[in-house]
Amino acid sequence: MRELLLGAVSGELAAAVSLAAAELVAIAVGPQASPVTAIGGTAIDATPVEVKNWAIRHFGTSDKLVLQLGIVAALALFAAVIGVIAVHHRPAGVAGVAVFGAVGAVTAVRRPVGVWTDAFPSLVGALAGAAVLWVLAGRIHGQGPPATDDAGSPVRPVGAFDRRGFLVAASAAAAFSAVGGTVGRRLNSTDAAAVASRDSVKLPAPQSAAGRVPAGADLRIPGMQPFTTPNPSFYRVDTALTVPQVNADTWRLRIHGKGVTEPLEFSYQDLLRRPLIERDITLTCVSNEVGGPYTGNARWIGVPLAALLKEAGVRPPSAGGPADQLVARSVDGMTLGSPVETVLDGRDAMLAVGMNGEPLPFTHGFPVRMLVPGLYGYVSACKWLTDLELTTFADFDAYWVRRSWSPQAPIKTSSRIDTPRPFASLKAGPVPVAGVAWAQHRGIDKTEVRIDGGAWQAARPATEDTADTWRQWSYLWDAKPGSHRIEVRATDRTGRTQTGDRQGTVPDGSTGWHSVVVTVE
Ligand SMILES: Nc1nc2c(c(=O)[nH]1)N[C@H]1C(S)=C(S)[C@@H](COP(=O)(O)O)O[C@H]1N2
Ligand SMILES: [Mo]
Repeated sequence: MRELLLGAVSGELAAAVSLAAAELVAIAVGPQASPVTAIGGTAIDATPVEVKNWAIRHFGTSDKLVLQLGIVAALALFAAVIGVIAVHHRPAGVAGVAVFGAVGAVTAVRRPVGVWTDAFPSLVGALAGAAVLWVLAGRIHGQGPPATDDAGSPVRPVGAFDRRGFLVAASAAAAFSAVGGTVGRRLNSTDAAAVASRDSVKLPAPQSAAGRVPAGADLRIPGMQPFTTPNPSFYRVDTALTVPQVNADTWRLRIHGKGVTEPLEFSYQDLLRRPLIERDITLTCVSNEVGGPYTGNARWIGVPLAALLKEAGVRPPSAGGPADQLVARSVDGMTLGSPVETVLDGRDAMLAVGMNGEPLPFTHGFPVRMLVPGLYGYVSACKWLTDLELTTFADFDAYWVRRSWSPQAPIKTSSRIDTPRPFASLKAGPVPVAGVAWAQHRGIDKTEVRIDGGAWQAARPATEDTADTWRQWSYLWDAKPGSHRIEVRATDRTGRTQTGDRQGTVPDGSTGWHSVVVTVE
């Protein structure tokens, strides 16, 4: 029993030392080479869509934390088993550690952005872990309290537990992993040069400013979200386990591919020197369930994308251009494909550098991200952008398309009730019902509300900002005692009314009316 416990403890300590050593080596090699990051990233990419959706639904933006905890729990379990094996057969235990090191190394090298040096953290980590396991297991068995041999020199009887030796080695391992792990993790999660490059950015005034948001666009009814979403509360959806921290001073953007007569390359300063536009654009995630939170509205500053593509010689397919897909690639190997025709149709597709008056936050794609009003994020809004390639939909499937999402995904006309909250208890009498509706680039024409499946009633629309932004609405309801269901639907300016048929988010966005059930006393 005691042996099992000591073996398990040895295994955990060996694992902790491995991870800490790997983090320390990753400081030199690059944060993407940390085995935790690499294995986590691979797990995210390999997760079936159903599970991914389930995770986004249940854990939201903390889905990655849950994944990391899962990986650590699995590792802890294996480490205990390897430790117990090592007590009985040290070479077998060490072989177990080596297998883990190999898995970490191969995974890191095979990441989309992997290079062969990314194997080092895992390999060094495995060596350190194996050494710790060897020493600790040796103290559990094999050596015991001091005795003397025939000649009077001290020896240890085989098979006894060297308590003191074990404690010393275990404490050293624990101390190393605590300090090394903390320092390594911290240094790997902040890149000082990237932070400095962001701090030094001064966004030029846009040549085409957005003007003030009309006062009537923001109803400010309690329980509603503000018209402009502050950066810290803007939803975040991406596959990055650690947020890429890109140094704007060394960042480059390439434009190349089919039909590009003039391949172009830009630095961050090159982009800032170009005429900039400022626009309010509402971004929505295809994973947003009916009534869900994955949509937000910000004031963006950016470089008009159509002008850049035209300089590169790109023509839309309707004018004979050979490329119908624009593939945006991020520094972390993500790919998103947008229709060239849409990007060039006159809407404010942009390479955004500013968000609500500041350089893009790292979490939202610093230094540069793409935005195409009217398209879901996964087919348009590449963060940490570094490469734009002109190709065709026939030739290339982007990341999410390979995972059963649709290659084309315009945002569906949708609406949401923000107040009252589901299952609220209300007092009888006038109750403000309010929320938001969106149909980016088509614009919201009207929003209607109905109670308990009755006739649809026109809601009062807030002033429209632009067709590319969401639009708030309100409805003053004369609430009578009882349990009631409130439903909402929107009609866009092409005259299409949101369908009541419920559809899940896969493959191209959810449909159905948002409904809220409340009790009135
Ligand atoms: N590099 C990168 N860009 C990305 C993603 C990603 O995973 N990686 N996710 C996309 C998706 S699915 C959406 S909805 C938007 C979300 O942008 P936000 O996190 O700034 O709200 O970013 C898009 N751009
Ligand atoms: Mo998304």
